[in-house]
Amino acid sequence: MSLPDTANAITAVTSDADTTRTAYRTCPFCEACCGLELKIAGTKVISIRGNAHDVFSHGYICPKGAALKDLHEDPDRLRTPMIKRDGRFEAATWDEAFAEIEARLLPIRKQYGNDAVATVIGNPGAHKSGLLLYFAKLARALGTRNLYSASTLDQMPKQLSSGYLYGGFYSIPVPDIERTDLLVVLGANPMVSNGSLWTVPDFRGKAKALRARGGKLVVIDPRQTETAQVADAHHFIRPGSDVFLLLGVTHALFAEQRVKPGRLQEHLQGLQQVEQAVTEFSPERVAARCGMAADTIWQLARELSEAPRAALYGRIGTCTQEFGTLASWLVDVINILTGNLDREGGMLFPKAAAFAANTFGKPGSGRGIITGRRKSRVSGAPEVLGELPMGCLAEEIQTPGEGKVRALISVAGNPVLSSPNGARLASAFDELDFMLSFDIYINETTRHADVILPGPSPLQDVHFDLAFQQFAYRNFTRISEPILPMDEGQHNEVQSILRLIALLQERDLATLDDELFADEVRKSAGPYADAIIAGSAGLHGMERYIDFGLRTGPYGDRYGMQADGLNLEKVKQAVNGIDLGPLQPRIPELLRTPSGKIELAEPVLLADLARAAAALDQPAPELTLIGRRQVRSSNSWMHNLPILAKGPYRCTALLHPQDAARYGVAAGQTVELHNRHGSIQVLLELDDGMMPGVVSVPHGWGHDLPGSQLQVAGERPGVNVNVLLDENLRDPLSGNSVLSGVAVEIRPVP
Ligand SMILES: Nc1nc2c(c(=O)[nH]1)N[C@H]1C(S)=C(S)[C@@H](COP(=O)(O)OP(=O)(O)OC[C@H]3O[C@@H](n4cnc5c(=O)[nH]c(N)nc54)[C@H](O)[C@@H]3O)O[C@H]1N2
Ligand SMILES: Nc1nc2c(c(=O)[nH]1)N[C@H]1C(S)=C(S)[C@@H](COP(=O)(O)OP(=O)(O)OC[C@H]3O[C@@H](n4cnc5c(=O)[nH]c(N)nc54)[C@H](O)[C@@H]3O)O[C@H]1N2
Ligand code: SF4
Ligand SMILES: [Mo]
Repeated sequence: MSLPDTANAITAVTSDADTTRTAYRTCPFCEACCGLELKIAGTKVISIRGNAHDVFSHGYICPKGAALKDLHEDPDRLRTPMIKRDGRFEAATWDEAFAEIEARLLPIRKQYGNDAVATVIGNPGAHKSGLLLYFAKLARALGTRNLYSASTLDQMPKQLSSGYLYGGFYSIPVPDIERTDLLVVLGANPMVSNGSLWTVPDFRGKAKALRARGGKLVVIDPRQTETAQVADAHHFIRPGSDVFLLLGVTHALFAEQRVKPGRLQEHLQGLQQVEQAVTEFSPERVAARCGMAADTIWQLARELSEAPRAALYGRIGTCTQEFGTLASWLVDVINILTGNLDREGGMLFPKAAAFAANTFGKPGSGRGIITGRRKSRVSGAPEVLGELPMGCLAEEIQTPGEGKVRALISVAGNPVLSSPNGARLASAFDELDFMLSFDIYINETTRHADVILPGPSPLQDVHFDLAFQQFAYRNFTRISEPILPMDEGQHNEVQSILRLIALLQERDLATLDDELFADEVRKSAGPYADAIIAGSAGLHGMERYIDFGLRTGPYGDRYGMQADGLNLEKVKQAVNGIDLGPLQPRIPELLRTPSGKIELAEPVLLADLARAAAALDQPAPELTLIGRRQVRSSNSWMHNLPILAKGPYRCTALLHPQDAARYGVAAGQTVELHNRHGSIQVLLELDDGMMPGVVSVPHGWGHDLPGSQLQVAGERPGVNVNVLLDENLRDPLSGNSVLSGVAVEIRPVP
């Protein structure tokens, strides 16, 4: 990380200082949800900085936050719908775009059925509340089984393991960083990512405060990351072996009688089965596979059990691997066994103000989760959370037969760069009869579309963090109102989705939103539904749902029954956000398992341990590939913003000098990384912070594909590392792709 945190606030001079106004909004670029303060003159953004008075982020901003200005002004950002005619995109009116959709998409559904239309939604979907909420309605209207998303390139293993343990896919605990004594970070780099499944702005400041009060930060990662550099200790781990490390730690806890779940003891089920399941995985047995000393594993177990309060946090490095669900499960098991789950200073469950999935339903027990209600047509991969694995999408398009995918709706996603084997996806997209993209760029994915419907700039849209308030280090809420007016004739994504639903279901667009809202309220609010619908009069679109979510949420005004509770108006007034206090213990209230207990020993997980045991003695590849997130990127899509694109070339491979000598490659050279899936040529940098035997290349690059219209990104395109990944390699339980730890070979390019 090269820049100090606030150095990037843009400051420009305005001749019209008198007309400058101040506006506030949440940064939409990562999970940290920083509160920003913008100076606006007319319709021009003058400056963006962290809002020092924000109750949640306290003025923090990273370089991406300031880039909102560049996004808003980016000439490549689409302002009107695009229709492809004779292979070229032409600007079109909204009416023309919808006429094209009607003429081309509807007949496909009619002839081949609902499943012939697939959808895929990407990461920015979670950062635009209108997209996230209304996409769910679109998916329902389509009635297709072919739903795909970036979740199976990301966090599905954690959602699944949480589902098994606590009965809810969104019941995910986060570190109580402000009160813990020991934070162990496994397969995450929050100094760069700013946290994930953990909304934690200014990780750097919080880590510093932790250490200043005598706490300890430990990082376990195949690279000495930016987070490792601010930690007390860093241990290398061989990519893909977290499950074995965690089994070793669990074994050690039982072996040394360190299992002390404390208050949770009475809420646990399956402790003995876990003990039995880990007997064969002693630290000595797993150490070589992990590339760690057995002593380090014993020591880690001791530290976690002896620290007054400790938090073991695992993230994407632990998910994007063959045993992702097992690893995600064991992280929680260890927190539970050491008495650190659901206690102050340990791992706690947030309680969000609205849309808090972990508050829905009757407290204390429930139906638990169900997966595999259907299987993918070609590979038979089970559905999880209503979705099929991203890795299956290409084959569903390319395999003939009943149920073949013939049309695709992509929403804020760039799977050609973000998914394994994007080249296959690209050729699959070419085989589609019709593709519609909701996106703001013509990029590596949307160049395949027949119609593109752009949304407005985030500054022109209302936003509320449906997803990330549910993973916050402290309970808080905040809404972002539009700061700038919409361009003339522009539609926001809610309007576009509603219009598409109206087309699909032959419904009246004028009343559709009201009807959808009423349906939703009737489903969830039973006898209060009519009063709520009446109480929502005058509101529409996202604001109506946000008001409903807030008022019926855990801090809500319950439509007047709780006078001091929250509603839309109150949250709007609080431009600095509303602090809802530190996280609190929530078990047993949080549980939704059939037993009303934490179900530690789900049979599916125990059975999967046999697969892990069989893999334990597999020989290690000589060289494995890992990724690397970078402060000035967000997956594939921020490389077109000048303020972020400048600076040193970033799409490089990092390798330990010892390995470089071994393979006869040198710093500054272009090397070839290859395996049986593909090959890339990439500039090499040497880094003695790399684990020997591991090479790191960032993802999301490769902006040199024909047909994209990304002027700035195209100047330094980088290479797409995902050509080295196998779309068929997945964690079979969650369907999550394996993105890390695959074998590669390296050689100099002559
Ligand atoms: N090798 C490797 N691959 C990875 C990962 C890894 O660690 N290693 N990480 C994976 C992870 S965690 C994720 S989440 C995925 C991300 O995968 P994707 O979500 O597919 O990738 P993004 O680059 O985030 O795609 C963003 C898309 O959204 C569009 N967009 C941006 N803002 C808006 C908007 O306001 N409205 C609309 N409609 N569109 C918008 C952009 O133009 C772009 O097309 O990548 C995965 N791929
Ligand atoms: N600046 C920036 N911020 C981002 C993003 C971005 O692209 N850029 N992307 C956003 C998204 S979509 C997500 S999901 C989050 C992800 O947030 P994080 O999970 O914090 O993501 P990474 O920085 O990729 O950290 C993963 C770490 O795992 C390590 N690792 C790789 N393989 C293994 C393994 O097998 N075991 C272990 N223990 N470690 C391993 C990597 O070296 C890396 O340090 O970040 C979000 N924030
Ligand atoms: S840390 Fe994330 S939310 Fe905060 S300014 Fe940076 S990109 Fe935006
Ligand atoms: Mo992600």
